Amino acid sequence: MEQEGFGPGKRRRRCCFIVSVLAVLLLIVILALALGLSMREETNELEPIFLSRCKQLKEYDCQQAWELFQQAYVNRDPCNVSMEAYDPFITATAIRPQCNRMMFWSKTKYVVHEFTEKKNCFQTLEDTVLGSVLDGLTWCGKEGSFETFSSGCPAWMDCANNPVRSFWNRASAAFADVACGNVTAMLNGSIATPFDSSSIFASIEVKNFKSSKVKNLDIVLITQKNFVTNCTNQSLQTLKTQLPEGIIYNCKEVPETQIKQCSGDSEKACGACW
Ligand code: DVN
Repeated sequence: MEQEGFGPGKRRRRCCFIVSVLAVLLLIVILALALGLSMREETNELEPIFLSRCKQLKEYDCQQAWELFQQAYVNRDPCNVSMEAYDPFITATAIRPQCNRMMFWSKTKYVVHEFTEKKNCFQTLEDTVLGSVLDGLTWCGKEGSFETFSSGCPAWMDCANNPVRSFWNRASAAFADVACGNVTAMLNGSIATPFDSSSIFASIEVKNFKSSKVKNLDIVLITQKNFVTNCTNQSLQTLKTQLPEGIIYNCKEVPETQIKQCSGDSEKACGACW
């Protein structure tokens, strides 16, 4: 009968047990550190990006702009940040409109930006200081914290008054408010309602056009082979009725291939693209 106490077999088992416990504890510590690090990194990565993009533009006091920007959402419920919360920031970074070159869009983000980046004849909101500093980023705060978070934030559709959506709504209103001269808008001819009443273009921008500043609204309806809509589309007739009185409405169907070809042809002036 094996002697009570610690025979070699029992000692080995006990030793293996202790080593396994230590290994599990070490793993837990490593995971906790990694999580802590990642959380920390995700709580302060927006400010350096904001400041470096802003400083490249050499137009504003970027530190002041950052302070005003984060006041809109820091220490607030991320589903309770109104458009108006960004008013101080919007005022401090007033948009400098390029009359006759301003481009609006809806459901055509990639075609528009491929075109405006290659042809450099139009100014979209994303080309302004306001838009270029924040384009593609996400951010939010939370009650009881003075941190800016760049993850764990409400998605676009999670709640209407989230920090990112309210910012783009407010910035869009500001962009439309200063629109002037001949204004262009690229809409999507491959969908049944190119002028969607719930879109930012319809619900905010068209409503903020001023007939004292905007002369024309020229719609460029981007079409593909499987034409779905054209300029007689009902939603576009609605657009016409919603335009502030005095603004002349034009609409032209332009194949996406034509836009893309023109984008790539540096010899061709923008006006010849449609
Ligand atoms: O005139 C433009 C421009 O000035 C902009 O400020 O507003 C107008 C475009 O907004 P829109 O009319 O609502 O057009 P879209 O294409 O429906 O939406 C524009 C953008 O809002 C989308 O490109 C999304 O941005 P993202 O994340 O792809 O860079 C965003 N968006 C709209 N609906 C969304 C959404 N993002 C996520 N989920 C959704 N349901």
